[in-house]
Amino acid sequence: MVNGSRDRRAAVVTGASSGIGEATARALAAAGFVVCCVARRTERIEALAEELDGVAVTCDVTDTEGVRRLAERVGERLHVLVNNAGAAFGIEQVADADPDDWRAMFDVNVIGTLNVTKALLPALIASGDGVIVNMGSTAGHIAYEGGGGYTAAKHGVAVMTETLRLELVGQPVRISEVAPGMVKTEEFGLVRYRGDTDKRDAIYRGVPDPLTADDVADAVAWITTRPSHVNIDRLVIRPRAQAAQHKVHRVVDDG
Ligand code: 8X3
Repeated sequence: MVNGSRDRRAAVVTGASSGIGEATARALAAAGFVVCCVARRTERIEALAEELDGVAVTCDVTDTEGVRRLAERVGERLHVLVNNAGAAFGIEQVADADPDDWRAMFDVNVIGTLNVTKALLPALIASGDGVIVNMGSTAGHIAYEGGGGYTAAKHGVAVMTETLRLELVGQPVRISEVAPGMVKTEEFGLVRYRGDTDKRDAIYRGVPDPLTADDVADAVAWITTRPSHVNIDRLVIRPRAQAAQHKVHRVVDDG
């Protein structure tokens, strides 16, 4: 059981094996939560949970049976759920898009968030002060060429977050979305560009300081540590060099 106590509140972070999820698990542990690290890669989350004095649960958020087992491990009370697991597959334009890529993106970003939220909602309500943070994206609020299935899926996450807030009004649960812009992590771009490191690196080329996973984790920790009556609906976070999706400052190297 992960059940938090009055002294040590419990948090579940999905996609905790790397990037923003891993950084969020660390930030919440530093903020005093007992953290349940959830991901498919057992070795990584077990090492992280050991370091954070937390718990590791191997789970694919798209697998309802696995999510049911996660809920069993979590137990009767949970204070924080960070639905972070997500991914982008491909940058094809709509005309060339592979429906299987779109299905996979909807599955992990939207259905995964739905599965985990449904399964853990009773424990969040039972805590008397639950917080759900859904990891959205600026891609959930704007369209861009080649964004296709990812922008559509993240729009789905944004709308699901709003819907849930409406449906749960009056219950002791807060619902937030964090929408990051350009974040430099090891894996997100690599997965999106199907292992092509040159294309992945080109996204960040010349950008003085993209956000780091820690920057986003810091925002999540801040949201979850506001007083109970304060609901941060949505927090959009970009690097200073990115004024808008298409407006990125890059330093040109003439050398
Ligand atoms: C990722 C941000 O700009 O690649 O969530 O869509 S972006």
